[in-house]
Amino acid sequence: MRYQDVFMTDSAWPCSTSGMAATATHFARQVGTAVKEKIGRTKRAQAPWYTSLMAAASRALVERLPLVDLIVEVRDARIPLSSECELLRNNLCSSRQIIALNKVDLAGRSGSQAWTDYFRRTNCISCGVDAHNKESIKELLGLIQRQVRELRGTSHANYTATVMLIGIPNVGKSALANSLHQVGRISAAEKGKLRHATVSPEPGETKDIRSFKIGSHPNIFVLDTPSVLSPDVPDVEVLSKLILTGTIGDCLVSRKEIAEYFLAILNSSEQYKKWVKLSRDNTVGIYHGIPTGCLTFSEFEGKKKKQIPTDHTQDDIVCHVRRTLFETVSSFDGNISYEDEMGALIARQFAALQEAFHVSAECGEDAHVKVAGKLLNLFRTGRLGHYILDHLP
Ligand SMILES: Nc1nc2c(ncn2[C@@H]2O[C@H](COP(=O)(O)OP(=O)(O)O)[C@@H](O)[C@H]2O)c(=O)[nH]1
Ligand SMILES: [Mg+2]
Repeated sequence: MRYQDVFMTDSAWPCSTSGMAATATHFARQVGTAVKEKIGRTKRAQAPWYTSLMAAASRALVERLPLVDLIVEVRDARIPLSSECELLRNNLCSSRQIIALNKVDLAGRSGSQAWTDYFRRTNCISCGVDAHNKESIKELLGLIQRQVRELRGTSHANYTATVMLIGIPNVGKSALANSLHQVGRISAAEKGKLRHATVSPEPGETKDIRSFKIGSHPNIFVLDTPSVLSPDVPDVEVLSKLILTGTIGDCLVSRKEIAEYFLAILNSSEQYKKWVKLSRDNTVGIYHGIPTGCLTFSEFEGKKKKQIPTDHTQDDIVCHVRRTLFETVSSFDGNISYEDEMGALIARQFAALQEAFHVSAECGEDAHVKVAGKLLNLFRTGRLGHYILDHLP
């Protein structure tokens, strides 16, 4: 375990008071509204993500949907509802469809479990998955194999089945296709060349439908597909969540606004309290009413030295950022249920984070943009805790 993980515990977004949650919603709406306005000002008032390639892919997928044995709808576990694929909205949940909540490592396992339980209660087959974790992939592979066998209803295994991965951009379809291919191929003792789907943090990298073998007896092929997202996302809050999680590129709204939205979520959550032990002012066991446990900052530094960090500089920055966030929220004496006071706290955090990220004050206005980019990168790679942005119905 790397030392940066020591202070992480598994949790969803535990927004405790409705006032603070409402403030975060205000920042979400700001982002979503800014995106809508930007789209409205474009030449054809059309969503830039809905390219001709995506339109063609949507038609191709609709044609193929009835032909495959099983559909795996890949969603982002941080936004289990907002990442629903519109193409499948009218498909009633059936034994032909699995909802895979990918990126559970970013959402937290217990929170994701609550969501898979919810989908199961609505008669959908659902599972949480982490595309980078072999054990998790084995579980998904087992579920796919069981489902295919059940649907075919035969004890013979001399047939070929196809499974289609489908979903909005950046949810990890290609990463899942690669991992299923890798794990399935080994367990089936398949020979031959390993194929690779292109995986990228930039949305829209997969341009065509490609098939990957994931099992023998029966032969099962998984189809990696181009992402599809409706050209019209009417709900501004959904839009802001798609932007924050990286489904839609950052070019539609300033990174600073997206980062402000993230900070409003963090400040309204319990997450920052887990970083109390990193505080410099932490020698008496209590920090601003928050019990610190027994590990002080200096003890933490000592403990850290005994470990062998893999990426020293990056780990130091993450630690510094967490500490800065903890100290700024816990020492703030305003009421963050009010939008303007939350705004004041966020402005203070931007200034403090400049030092944590080693961004020179000489950068002027650019400094905030740089801080925002770095902060979003940490959030999107899970180094600032676990978050589920949708609320269970
Ligand atoms: N943390 C985490 N990142 C993932 C996971 N699956 C995919 N990713 C990352 O998400 C980004 C988009 O993945 P990709 O497979 O290209 O998404 P696609 O557009 O749905 O095909 C890439 O940076 C992947 O490395 C996961 O389970 N956990
Ligand atoms: Mg892809």
